[in-house]
Amino acid sequence: MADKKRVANLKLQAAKCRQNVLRMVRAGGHGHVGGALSSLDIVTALYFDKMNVDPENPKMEDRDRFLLSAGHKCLAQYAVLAEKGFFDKEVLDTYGKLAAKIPGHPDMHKLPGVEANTGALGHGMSIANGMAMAGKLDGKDYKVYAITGDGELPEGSNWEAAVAAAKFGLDNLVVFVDNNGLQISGDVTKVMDMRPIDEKFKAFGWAVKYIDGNDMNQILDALDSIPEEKGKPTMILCDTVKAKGLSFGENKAGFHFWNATEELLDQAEKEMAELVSKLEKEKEELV
Ligand SMILES: Cc1ncc(C[n+]2csc(CCOP(=O)(O)OP(=O)(O)O)c2C)c(N)n1
Ligand SMILES: [Mg+2]
Repeated sequence: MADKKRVANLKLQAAKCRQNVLRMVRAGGHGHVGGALSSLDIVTALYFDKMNVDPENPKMEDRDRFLLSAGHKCLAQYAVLAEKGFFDKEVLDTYGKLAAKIPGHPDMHKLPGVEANTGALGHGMSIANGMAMAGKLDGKDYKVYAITGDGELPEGSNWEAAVAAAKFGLDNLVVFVDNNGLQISGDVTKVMDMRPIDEKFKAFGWAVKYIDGNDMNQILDALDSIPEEKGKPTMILCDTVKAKGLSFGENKAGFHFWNATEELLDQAEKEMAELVSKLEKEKEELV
């Protein structure tokens, strides 16, 4: 079990990052909030607890790498990069504007901290493989983390990457599956049923862990035990809630992409501000 203060701090950071997501929705009027909010706790734990990164030097040679394969979840990446100090928070207010540094899918040429352009689903795991293999060949000990979506897994290129990662023994590679049960057009199992995801990865030669991906304790425990098995890539299958933190949107396919109304956005901002104050108090009580 992770230390209480460590968990309390990360929960607070995640809530602040959710506020950043809402700030972008306020600016642009819309966004892919569903997958951003389901994966956000994982991205927060990576950047605020695990990854060796320097916001002042985003290209630092030995940095850990992060690939958001499901690039439409980018509001999570932008929110966390901003909170971590990779860029000025005022940039969040440009979401949805022409030529913004934070477009609808991440662009490595526009925003520091973005390792690759993603959004055409199915590519992140292959890019992550290449980075992990380069690390091995160069004798570096950085790790490569990638997030893929459950609705992204039917893309065949993922499975080419999965077999190659095992063949090359990439135990510096960690892939999270944001298993929120929904994709753009509804229930993932109705669109293309990929279950059992864990057994499939195991059969491909991966070490697999199964957690609640919105539970900071479980995320940290999984991250603390990487590599799960020496010589094997790790897959962390994360059960998550789509639109986690939007009281009126959780687990609803309609919140894959949210065209926000003033009224609901006001409500979400209020609820998130209350959560931040509650978590601030909880954190202070532990000091
Ligand atoms: C190659 C490709 N095909 C289709 C799409 C359109 N698309 C965008 S998001 C999405 C659903 C992805 O589902 P999932 O991975 O479960 O992510 P979540 O909706 O849960 O965030 C699809 C099909 C795309 N971006 N790229
Ligand atoms: Mg999904």
